[in-house]
Amino acid sequence: MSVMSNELKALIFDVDGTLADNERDGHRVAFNLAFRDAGLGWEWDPATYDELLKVFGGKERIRHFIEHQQPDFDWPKDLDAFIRDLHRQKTQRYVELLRSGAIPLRPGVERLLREARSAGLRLAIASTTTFENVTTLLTVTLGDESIAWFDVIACGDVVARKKPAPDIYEYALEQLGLAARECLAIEDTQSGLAAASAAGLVTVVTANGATRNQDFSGAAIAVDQLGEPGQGFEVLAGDAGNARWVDVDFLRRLFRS
Ligand code: XBP
Repeated sequence: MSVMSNELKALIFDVDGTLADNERDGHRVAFNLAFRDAGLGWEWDPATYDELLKVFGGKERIRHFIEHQQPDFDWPKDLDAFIRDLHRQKTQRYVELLRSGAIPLRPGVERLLREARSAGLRLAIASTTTFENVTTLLTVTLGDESIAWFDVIACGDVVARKKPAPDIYEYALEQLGLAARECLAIEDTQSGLAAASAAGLVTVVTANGATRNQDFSGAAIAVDQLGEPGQGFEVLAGDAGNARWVDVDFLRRLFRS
């Protein structure tokens, strides 16, 4: 191999929708519980929530909802503090849901993480959600030791602009001490793909039920799941060749092409 060629050194994973199918049955439920506890009378049904998912970040999503869909809402004096408190309650509810075991990892996630580690690839997270949410999901599904599998867990408010801005990916790269040309991102949405691409990353999309009809042009490949031996993926965009599930060899091939 030439010294100049780019070798794949790290995988950077998005979390929500990518590691787990946790938006509709996880985050949405937690938002509604927090709204109910606060006596607000708001209820986000799945269709409303799918639309609100265009706004990244829970606090940003609540603000957008108040500003665009609650014209009669009696605004508190300090709206920022109100949203912060409400979101804190939502995080608590979400973590409780995770701890109850209600949210499993998606097919192929655990396998790929383990294979990547065995192959000497470094792992990182670049997510909009909070650090507590990410670490709880990892420990509940993969055990306490899994936190140490990730060299970087970049989350939430450590950057000013959330996805689709590239900031969280740029931050993760900086923390890894690697260039974008040495890493590959795994995302589940068009906005996540935009964020990773804008940071210069080759990106694989593993879409889910809520995102599979989005435009994934620009992705190295878009599939409906990482898949497993015996549970192959469906290709949504791009050319998978002979691959039937996402493994390290397939990622290396995509990375080089
Ligand atoms: C997904 C999001 C998050 C979650 C809610 O982010 O947009 O906002 O829906 O999480 P990603 P918080 O795909 O980057 O993981 O309420 O903790 O913000």
